[in-house]
Amino acid sequence: MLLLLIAIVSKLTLSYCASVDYGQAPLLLEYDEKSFIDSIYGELVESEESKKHKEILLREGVKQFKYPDTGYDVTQLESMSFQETVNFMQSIDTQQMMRRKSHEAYMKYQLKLKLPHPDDTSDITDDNPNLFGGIVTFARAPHFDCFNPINDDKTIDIAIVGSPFDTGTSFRPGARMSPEAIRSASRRLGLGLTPVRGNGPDSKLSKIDPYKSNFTIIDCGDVPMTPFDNRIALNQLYRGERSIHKHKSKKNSKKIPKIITLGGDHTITLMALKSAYEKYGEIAVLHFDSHIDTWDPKVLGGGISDYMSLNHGTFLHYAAEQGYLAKGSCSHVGLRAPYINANYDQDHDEAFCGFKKFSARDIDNFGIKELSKRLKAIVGDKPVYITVDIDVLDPSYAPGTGTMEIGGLLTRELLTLLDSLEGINLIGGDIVEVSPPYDSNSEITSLAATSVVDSLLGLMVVTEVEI
Ligand SMILES: [Mn+2]
Repeated sequence: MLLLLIAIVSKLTLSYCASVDYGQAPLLLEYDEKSFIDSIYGELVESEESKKHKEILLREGVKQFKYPDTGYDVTQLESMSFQETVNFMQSIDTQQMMRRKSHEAYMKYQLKLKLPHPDDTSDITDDNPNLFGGIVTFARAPHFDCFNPINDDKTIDIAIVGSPFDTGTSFRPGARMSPEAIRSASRRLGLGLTPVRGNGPDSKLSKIDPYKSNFTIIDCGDVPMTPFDNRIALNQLYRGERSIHKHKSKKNSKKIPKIITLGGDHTITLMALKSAYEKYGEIAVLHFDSHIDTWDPKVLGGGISDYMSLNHGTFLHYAAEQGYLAKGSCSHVGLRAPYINANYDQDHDEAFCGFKKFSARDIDNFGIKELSKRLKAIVGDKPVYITVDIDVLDPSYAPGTGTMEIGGLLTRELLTLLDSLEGINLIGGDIVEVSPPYDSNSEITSLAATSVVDSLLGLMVVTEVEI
């Protein structure tokens, strides 16, 4: 009987010890269930997993938890403003043990939480942005009126400018709403958050954050373009781009601002190219699009009047005609849309406009590495302008656009391809044909467009910074 009793007690002890190994018995005896550890996990959470975590915490540092030496007086917190308290907590959040101690103090403080004084706005000023508050600019970049000559002496390294224009479209409109949608989708950028960049550890892109690079990135807002006359609207955009180009840049080797334009339908690219051409001379254009957009106005638009001849499918014809393009150094990427007059369109594209062509399926045929190698060889060291029609993406990734074509690029393929162009002399770019009214309610097209802008920013900064 005695043996049986000993066996039962031993069994209980063993099973207890096996499940909870606290290391030091006295601490175990002193352990209070209402201790700090419970204040982390809460009394509501009593899962097997949370019990295990408690055991681990006890093993690691129960001594400190029971006899905390925090080094500061928790009551000090009561005299601080709310923002000072947050800063204080973050400042001592450097080591694991200090984190635990600060958390303990914070939990105690929380029990005594008082709302800030009604006149205390220290945590809601512009210096303390969150993801949703404040005025929306691209990636929270600062804004000033870039078109007003009184600001001409202000530095701009990279300008973001909106071009709300969609009366050059042939099918679904709505791109005039795009600059606002792209900015909205960029609210998670620029607060110390930056996407993973570059293709591998050898990439310089993988080491930079454009938003923390001391580049002066300014969101100039939208050029006010009249919705009633395309000729005047496009001229307004040209003068807007030109006035941005008048500013000085400190970071760019050419001392000229680089501009990223948020379209608008694709017609707007002609005005961005016109202003860039006046600063840099002939431009090598990399044109990401499912359509060629070099259509002869006689083929697309009819050529009956000048007004109808310039549209979102003919603007590259006009860029060539005006001499803005470095012929032979330009290329289409992602083509797959039907031609209108196949032989004529392709001859005109090559012979008159000077473009080379890569189809969407070339991604599968010879891959992104080979494609980027060829594109870099085509543009050489010329000033490059990248124009991205969001319809280069497959409609499953970008439904909110004017003229969808199936069989397009994945968003990842486009971003990989853009980053693989690291090292080109990118002086300007745009993202066009985003039509928010046709986007999904998840706004995936606007988000993809935002990512393109972010990639262009990376390419612009990476050639101008020392690492
Ligand atoms: Mn296009």
